[in-house]
Amino acid sequence: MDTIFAVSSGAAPAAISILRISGPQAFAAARLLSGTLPAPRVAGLRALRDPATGTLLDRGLVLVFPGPDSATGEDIVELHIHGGRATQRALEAALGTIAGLRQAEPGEFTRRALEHGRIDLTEAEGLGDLLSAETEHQRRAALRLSEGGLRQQIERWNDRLVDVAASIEAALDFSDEDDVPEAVTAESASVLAALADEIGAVVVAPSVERLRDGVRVVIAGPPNSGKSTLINRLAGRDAAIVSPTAGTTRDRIEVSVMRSGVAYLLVDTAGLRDDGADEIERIGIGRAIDAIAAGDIVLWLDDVAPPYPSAMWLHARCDIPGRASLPPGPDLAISAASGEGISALWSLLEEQAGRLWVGADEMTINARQRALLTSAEAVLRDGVAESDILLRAEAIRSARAAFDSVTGRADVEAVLDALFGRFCIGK
Ligand SMILES: Nc1nc2c(ncn2[C@@H]2O[C@H](COP(=O)(O)OP(=O)(O)O)[C@@H](O)[C@H]2O)c(=O)[nH]1
Ligand SMILES: [Mg+2]
Repeated sequence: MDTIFAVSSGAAPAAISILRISGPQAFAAARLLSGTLPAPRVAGLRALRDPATGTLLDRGLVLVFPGPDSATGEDIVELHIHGGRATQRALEAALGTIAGLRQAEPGEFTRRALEHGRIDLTEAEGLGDLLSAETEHQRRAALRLSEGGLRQQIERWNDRLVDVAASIEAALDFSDEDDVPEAVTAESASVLAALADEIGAVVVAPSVERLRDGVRVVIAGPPNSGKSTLINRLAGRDAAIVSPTAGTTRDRIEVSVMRSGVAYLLVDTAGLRDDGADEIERIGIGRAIDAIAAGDIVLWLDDVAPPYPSAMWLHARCDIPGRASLPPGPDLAISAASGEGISALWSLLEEQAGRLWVGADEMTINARQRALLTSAEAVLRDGVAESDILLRAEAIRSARAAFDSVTGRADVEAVLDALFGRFCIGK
């Protein structure tokens, strides 16, 4: 196996750069530059010299982490050097001349950690999310995953399945297939049903993708109700065209906004109306209806109650004389023109978004994990319904296979390239 190296810290120039070397040659390569190595996990200041010419390249801290108890499971050396571009380049060039060493590919350090069993696939996915996290919610969810939140949950489920499988095996060893004690049959059914319920509860957890893309806030209502003006106000810029002509907004307009640690995706839509719309506007209305269905929060601007019971009903244009007071029905009076009610609207959005994501201990899962857990839940429910004990044992095997796919113990290759392609070099 090659020994790999890369700058693992942020873009130069910076005060300090960290060059990481991982693999069987890591210690020998570092010795060529630094002469001697410090004791494991103790920083030592060393002159770093070009191995061929002896020229001083930089002076920095050297740290060594012997495998297998290291981040990658291999011998690792960290060189903490000055963070200038030329310094980085000089050290990378020196390392590149050493036989058996090469530049790491994106995510290759993490990939090795996975291959050496230091982390599982869910933790690697969590790390990927952590690197791209921009909001506090994303950071928390990603950290939970990267710290093994899902892996531990799956291990606990798996242990219970192993117990049930063992009791079925034992019963089969001592009895005829048709003659398995009623207690084993009933006990295994109740454990599988309980597990299916628990998995079902995780399957409906917030999705990582939604967390990454933002809470979808869809602004809807009839034409000319002030939807585009409102999205511009919430976005703080002119994202949508505003005009007194009904049917101006024909397509969906999406704007990302960060606020108080939460990402929102604001969606402006074509006004809903039954008549008077040309073909293009009708397509826009179709898209508006799809957007409303996919929205986490729907803001409805109209003087008539929303046809969507969960929508937040807004009394718009409250700056206009005669519209200043909130009539019975709507949740809030706002004016996108004067800004009145906008901060109250944000508070309501934050409250609803908080309810969507909540929970310091709540898990988020991605689409891949959800698909596998959904199939595990389904086979366990089939297993409960199955009276043939052998087929029930088979359902347990299938569920465990799905768990293994989630954690990357099985069928891992297919997902790895996609996952690590998202990483940066040096991670
Ligand atoms: N006075 C006032 N006029 C508004 C307000 N919001 C929108 N309008 C006007 O109402 C018309 C329609 O607005 P627009 O945002 O395009 O509505 P949409 O068709 O629902 O997107 C435009 O002439 C806007 O200037 C508001 O809060 N106050
Ligand atoms: Mg509009």
